[in-house]
Amino acid sequence: MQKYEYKINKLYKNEIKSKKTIIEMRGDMEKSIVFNPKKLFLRGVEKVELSLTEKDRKSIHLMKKEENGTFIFKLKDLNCMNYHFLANEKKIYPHKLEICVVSTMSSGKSTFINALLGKEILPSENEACTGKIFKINKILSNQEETIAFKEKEEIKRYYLNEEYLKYLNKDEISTVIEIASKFYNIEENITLIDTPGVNNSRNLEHRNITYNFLKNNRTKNLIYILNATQLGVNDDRNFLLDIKELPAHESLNIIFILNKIDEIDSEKESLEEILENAKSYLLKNGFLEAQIYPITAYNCKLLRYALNNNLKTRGEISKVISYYDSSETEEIGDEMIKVGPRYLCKNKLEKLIKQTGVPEVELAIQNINIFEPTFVTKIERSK
Ligand SMILES: Nc1nc2c(ncn2[C@@H]2O[C@H](COP(=O)(O)OP(=O)(O)O)[C@@H](O)[C@H]2O)c(=O)[nH]1
Ligand SMILES: [Mg+2]
Repeated sequence: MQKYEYKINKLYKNEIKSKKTIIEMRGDMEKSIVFNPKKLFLRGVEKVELSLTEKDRKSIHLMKKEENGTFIFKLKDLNCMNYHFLANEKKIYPHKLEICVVSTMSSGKSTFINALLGKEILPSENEACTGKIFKINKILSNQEETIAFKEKEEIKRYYLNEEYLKYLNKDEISTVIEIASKFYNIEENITLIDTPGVNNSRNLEHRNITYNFLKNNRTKNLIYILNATQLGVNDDRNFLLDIKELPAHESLNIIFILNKIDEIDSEKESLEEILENAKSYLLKNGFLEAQIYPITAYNCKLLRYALNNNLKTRGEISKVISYYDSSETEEIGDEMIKVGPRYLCKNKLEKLIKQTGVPEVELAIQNINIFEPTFVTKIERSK
């Protein structure tokens, strides 16, 4: 096994802004190579494709291979968003983007993840599932949606249908449950991990499961959900301190979400004020340049369910309708979606989804790695 050095200089934000960044990769890409730690084999790679930021999302830049087998690409006027390899015209992502979602209990983790999926997959406050870790792997559109876990050392896999929750009520299933599902609006090859909500006063075990998972998994990417209605409660403060003590805390990428902004009474407190509070709260606890995204996961979830015809109860239907009616957003276009007894303008529903703040987070998720030295420095080439 021969080892090849392989480099990409760090793509720090300021370097991208100064438009001087050069991505340089060395190594014989024609042979199969292994990227640590994901051990993804790439064969016959001829091109590397860069796709750009949202604005010019469609434009694609190819990195061509030089004669000596090196790929060199200069980022001139670009804000590189993400990239993948092209081998035999098939896209291969160099890594799977793994992101853990953490928060204190009932901040809306499951709701948020369901909003990203566009359907009700994660159980909300289901006794049987507390203390479980759900790993949700994104699948391609033509693959089956499944759920898998270990039961008495045996791996069980089921279709992710209406009935799947009943399997989870069994005793003796593993702590980690793997779900394979589509995502509503994420193109990257990602795995989202839903961890048990932390609540020290009631259940220290959850904190330990989550903390140990983050530690042992060497988690690098985190989504930390703050509850706007309970900013700065003790459990949250303690959990922030925990995060700061993770061995890998210096290289953590964290997206902070401020959820439940729909509950804020704007006459008492503006969104700007709440955001300022959240910022100074994080600052006080040692998180210096936190990016905070205000969202309403619940509204996003319901609106997306409405668009996908996944609304289940009459209560949900009437919530969507009254939200729709109370918004002054214009109705444009004549494409309609049936929601309960009504036909609602599709374009308006889509705009309302934008206003929930979740699509911004989806962009941030897909960008989470860009400021990092994404590739590991060593490649092993098998003979
Ligand atoms: N008003 C409002 N409620 C929310 C929002 N997100 C979640 N919730 C509610 O908060 C409760 C806890 O949500 P859940 O997703 O189970 O929280 P988890 O314990 O962090 O997974 C549920 O009743 C949700 O409906 C939100 O954006 N706005
Ligand atoms: Mg939950």
